[in-house]
Amino acid sequence: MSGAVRTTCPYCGVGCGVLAMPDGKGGLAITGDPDHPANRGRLCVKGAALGETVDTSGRLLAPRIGGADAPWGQALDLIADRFTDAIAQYGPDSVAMYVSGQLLTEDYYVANKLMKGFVGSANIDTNSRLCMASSVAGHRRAFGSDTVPGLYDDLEQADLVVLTGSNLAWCHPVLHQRILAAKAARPDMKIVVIDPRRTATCEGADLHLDIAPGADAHLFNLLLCHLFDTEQTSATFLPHVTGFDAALTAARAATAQATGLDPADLATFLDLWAGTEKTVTVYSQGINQSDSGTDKVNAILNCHLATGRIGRPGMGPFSVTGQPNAMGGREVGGLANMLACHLELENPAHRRAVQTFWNAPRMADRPGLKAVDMFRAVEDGRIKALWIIHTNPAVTMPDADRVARAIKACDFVAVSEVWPDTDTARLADVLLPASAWGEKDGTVTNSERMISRQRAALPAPGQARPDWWAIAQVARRMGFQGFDWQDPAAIFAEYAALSGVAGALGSDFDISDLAGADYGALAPVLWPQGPAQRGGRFFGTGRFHTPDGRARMVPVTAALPARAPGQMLLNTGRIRDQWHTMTRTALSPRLSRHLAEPYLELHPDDAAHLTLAPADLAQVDSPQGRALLRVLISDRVAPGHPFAPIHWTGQTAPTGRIDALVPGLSDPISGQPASKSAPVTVTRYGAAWHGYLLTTRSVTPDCAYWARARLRGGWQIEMADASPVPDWQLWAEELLGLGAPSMQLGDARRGVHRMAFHHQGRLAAALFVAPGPVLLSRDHLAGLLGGPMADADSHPLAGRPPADRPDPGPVICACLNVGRTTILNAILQGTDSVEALGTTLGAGSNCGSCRPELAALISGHRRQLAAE
Ligand SMILES: Nc1nc2c(c(=O)[nH]1)N[C@H]1C(S)=C(S)[C@@H](COP(=O)(O)OP(=O)(O)OC[C@H]3O[C@@H](n4cnc5c(=O)[nH]c(N)nc54)[C@H](O)[C@@H]3O)O[C@H]1N2
Ligand SMILES: Nc1nc2c(c(=O)[nH]1)N[C@H]1C(S)=C(S)[C@@H](COP(=O)(O)OP(=O)(O)OC[C@H]3O[C@@H](n4cnc5c(=O)[nH]c(N)nc54)[C@H](O)[C@@H]3O)O[C@H]1N2
Ligand code: SF4
Ligand SMILES: [Mo]
Repeated sequence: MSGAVRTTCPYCGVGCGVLAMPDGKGGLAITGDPDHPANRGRLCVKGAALGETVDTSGRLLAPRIGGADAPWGQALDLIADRFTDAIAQYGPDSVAMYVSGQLLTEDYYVANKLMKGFVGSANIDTNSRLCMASSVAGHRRAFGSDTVPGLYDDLEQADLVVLTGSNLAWCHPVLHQRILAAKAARPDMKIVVIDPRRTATCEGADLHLDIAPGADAHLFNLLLCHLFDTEQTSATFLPHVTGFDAALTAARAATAQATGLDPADLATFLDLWAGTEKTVTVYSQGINQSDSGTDKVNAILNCHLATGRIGRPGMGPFSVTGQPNAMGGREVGGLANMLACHLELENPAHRRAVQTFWNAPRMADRPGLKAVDMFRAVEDGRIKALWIIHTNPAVTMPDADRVARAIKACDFVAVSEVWPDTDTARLADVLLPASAWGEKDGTVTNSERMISRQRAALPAPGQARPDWWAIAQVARRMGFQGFDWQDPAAIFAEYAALSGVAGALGSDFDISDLAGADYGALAPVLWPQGPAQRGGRFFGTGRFHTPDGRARMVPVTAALPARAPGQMLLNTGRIRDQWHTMTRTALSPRLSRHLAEPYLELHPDDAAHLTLAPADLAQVDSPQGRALLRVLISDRVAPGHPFAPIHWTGQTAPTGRIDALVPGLSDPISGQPASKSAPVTVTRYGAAWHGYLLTTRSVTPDCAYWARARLRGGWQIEMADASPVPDWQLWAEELLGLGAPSMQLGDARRGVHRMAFHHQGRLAAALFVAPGPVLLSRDHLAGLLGGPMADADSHPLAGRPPADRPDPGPVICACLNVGRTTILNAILQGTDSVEALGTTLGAGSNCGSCRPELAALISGHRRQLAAE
């Protein structure tokens, strides 16, 4: 695309290159960048739909103080004053910043410099604490630094790829596609998925180990014993490692029983791992988000160190980062216990070097508060002034209701956001309008340490300004020198120069040869940058960043999550087409079609025991809070271990906020919360009625349960409540403001009501109420919204298409809008491969994100045939 801006996707840590072509009307046409090494032109469905998320209507366009628009100068002065006052009165540790792995490196650098060098407190933590902290801590224990040894190429060159605690097919789709393509080219390559759930990632895997929740350290400890017992440890590498004996002794306590695995599957896995030199173990939140996450990371690293399978082509442990700049944040020292450029906060020589470089008046000399503790300090008044940037903690922190209350009660809270009404923004005293992706410039680092540029392709709307600018302005207004950059290029140059100082102190993060680079033209670049290492891996030679240069194996006592009798362990995570709190992805009707409502995926045995039927509402309670969730019954989850996605908020489904249920329990070493195993009880929610509303205007119903999703031309809202509504017409008229319904059907005695509302001859709303879950063809109805007055053929109140037009069913392929029923019909008629579905229906032929689900439908059909 000539004229397209070369930039990077703002979602996951794969870091795909994107070509963004402005359409001249404020929109962007998006394609994958064929020249970016991470994706070579591929994009997943979220990346492909980026153009649908850049609309600026509803954006925060000006600073707000106490809810009223205010000039930038006034808002910045207020933040500077409140921070300065708190520091003067209560000391530097009375202020805090809570930032994000979605910040650009330049934003991160400025925030870190302000807090750690000038405020003199390390009370700056990031949502990466909820995400990567256990990996960081595990790396530092084993390697002496937080260094990811491998490259994406290793995943393609491996003979065995083990994915544990990672739903790569949905969360790092392009990387998953790269692995599947490598396997297609080299069918001997093996893929093993370790996950208590049978996820989309299991499609295409050779083996799925449905491990008991939290039992990974048992599994990898058993592996370590097996490696020793079968003499598969590396005699040449072990001299570069300390702690083998202690690690092995601790590992002996692990039991096969704790893993819950079929003994034959377990044996297959142990033999496969032991016997395959080129093995990569990929891990993510199923490992990190645990109260023993750091130990789990080290249990994995121990096995790679014992076999010397690290830092060489096709092998190594691989922690995949979640957010687009999670890795950049680690490099820049965004966590409360790190300094910039892989330097250590607690090392006086490191502190001195950075202080000199920054010409900083007051260096923090001890770690600051980690996220969970930071919000506890907000709660009990130790933090007097808090600045939250590019994250939505009122939704995503564990014990979220408590965190929201703490933010609300804090003396002073500033929030930098792109929307005025996120759950966190609503609690702010000052709101600062940030430029969004597509409007700002900077760099991000992906999971394999590749630094790429994000470039602006659109003007920022209203008075929105980049986050770095706002932070630097506040720093200047607090009277600090060294914050007068004119653009992100200048910040990057300073940062690169600092990394040279770090390099001289022995840090592996030295990108100083980029200090003079042409920032505008900067092509994606892997570090390390040394001539011998350019684009290289780490640790293959057996040199580590510990004082004696040797890696450390760590003795790991394998633990299991606790639960009381009658409790279930709630597993939480992501869905394919939404990003976190959905503030961007929910703008795209295409992305809202895949899974439009919060849900609880529950095993059939649990459902039977709780008398829950499909599409009922479940009430989920924990000591922290409550949620109401639609029940999805499936044997993809294990009994006692339901799953719920994390994406819904006060704006989209107030009772679907999953972190309201999660305890603020975290790993003692990394401080990372245990977000994958919340002890909960599940009961049936006794709804008196269920409703489904289609509307061209976004409305908020007054009922116990509602969930709102965008459609083309409007919204759909699922609803329910335990108290009956005496007069449905009145209820609907008050909610919609459209006057009397133009059509009505129903049977009040049976509790069934259907109403359509037209405005200027077009269908403006339709309401369906029933005593149980509303059964309708939702995709068909969605297509009628905004359409002309019904003819006999498409009467909206029929709720389903006429007999001659088959219902496509819920959308599986969001790009080409192909529904489940259409796909199943094609499979029934003999289409028996994902490729063939692509040829006949188009399904899966664009971004490929749905291909694992297509494969699951085909294999499900095969299983059914075999059973008949
Ligand atoms: N579509 C989409 N993609 C995303 C994101 C998004 O919001 N949406 N967010 C990005 C971010 S920030 C992150 S951190 C990554 C997260 O990427 P992932 O970590 O892959 O995603 P999750 O869904 O959080 O959890 C991964 C898996 O861990 C499993 N699991 C739970 N408990 C255990 C256990 O005890 N052992 C094992 N082995 N597995 C367990 C869960 O069943 C789940 O399938 O995704 C990134 N990509
Ligand atoms: N139970 C449970 N909880 C979890 C997890 C889990 O698996 N289970 N996962 C955890 C993980 S790994 C993560 S990473 C977190 C993610 O959680 P969050 O980071 O809290 O979620 P986001 O929705 O990504 O929040 C980003 C916010 O920044 C705003 N924003 C967008 N662009 C800009 C910009 O350019 N500048 C500014 N200033 N703001 C912007 C968005 O509108 C949005 O409100 O959730 C964590 N919470
Ligand atoms: S895999 Fe998808 S979400 Fe992740 S960077 Fe690539 S396009 Fe973006
Ligand atoms: Mo994350």
